[in-house]
Amino acid sequence: MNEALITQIGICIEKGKVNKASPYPGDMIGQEGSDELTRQALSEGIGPDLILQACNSGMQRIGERFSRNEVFVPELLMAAKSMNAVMAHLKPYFQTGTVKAKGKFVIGTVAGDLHDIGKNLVSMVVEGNGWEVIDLGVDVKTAKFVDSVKANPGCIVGLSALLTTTMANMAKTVQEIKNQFPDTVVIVGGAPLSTKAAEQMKADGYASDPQGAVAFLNKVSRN
Ligand code: B1M
Repeated sequence: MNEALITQIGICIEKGKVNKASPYPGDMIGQEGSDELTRQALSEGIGPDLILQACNSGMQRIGERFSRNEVFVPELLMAAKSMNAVMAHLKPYFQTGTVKAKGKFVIGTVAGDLHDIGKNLVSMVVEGNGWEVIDLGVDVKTAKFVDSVKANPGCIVGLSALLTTTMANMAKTVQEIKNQFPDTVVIVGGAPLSTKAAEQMKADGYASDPQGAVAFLNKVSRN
């Protein structure tokens, strides 16, 4: 196992190094970025799960530095760009494709929230597990979720939030979906969420990661 390579991918995420051509960050000019290193890792047979773990550690570190005011939003954006380069390589591994969809899963990041990396991962893994995924994107207003439920009877809804401040919008969305479509199953997730928070907002389920979301969907599936 090429541990050094895996570690370096995490460092590229933390430092926002996308590829060799990228001039950012200054102290990594000319070095390979997450793009090339992920391709290399996959060609060496390193599993996508290990690569993802390294990316999440890198994200965790940049997030902690952000909390300590050592870096700012531009650095977070570069970390996200670097992570997206990894995700482009990993996508095919999550989307194995199946003959018949198990059901429809409508997902989005709630109003006011622009974080989409975690939501995209959940989308990919759920899709790879045989569900038709309708991804509404980020900053999704309650009305858009409601319209999508109306247009896709029987769908299950997934809401993602990364900010403690947008959890209130999430609660509002859960409430409105339940008011208009009491039978619609709603699952919530994202870093500030918990089983308790999900219960308080009367969501049907909570998952801390994509695998948890799949397990929940398979449990409640009516097909
Ligand atoms: Co921001 N940000 N950010 N950010 N950002 C956090 C979330 C923060 C924790 C950083 C920190 O302070 N340490 C903090 C939130 C604090 C809080 O509310 N408690 C924060 C802040 C404050 C902000 C801004 C307000 C900063 C500012 O402007 N001053 C701003 C808000 C913008 C907005 O949304 N309105 C902001 C902006 C951004 C960027 C746009 C620059 C960028 C996002 C780019 C993008 O997503 N395209 C960004 C980033 C990159 C982060 C961190 C560093 C990384 C997030 C991430 O992608 N993680 C983050 C710190 C951190 O997480 N350590 C931080 C990797 C991803 C794979 O994990 O998203 O948790 P995650 O998803 C996981 C699980 O949560 C779960 O599965 C995923 C895979 O395991 N999951 C679900 C997610 N959704 C799910 C749904 C499910 C089930 C599971 O079912 C439906």
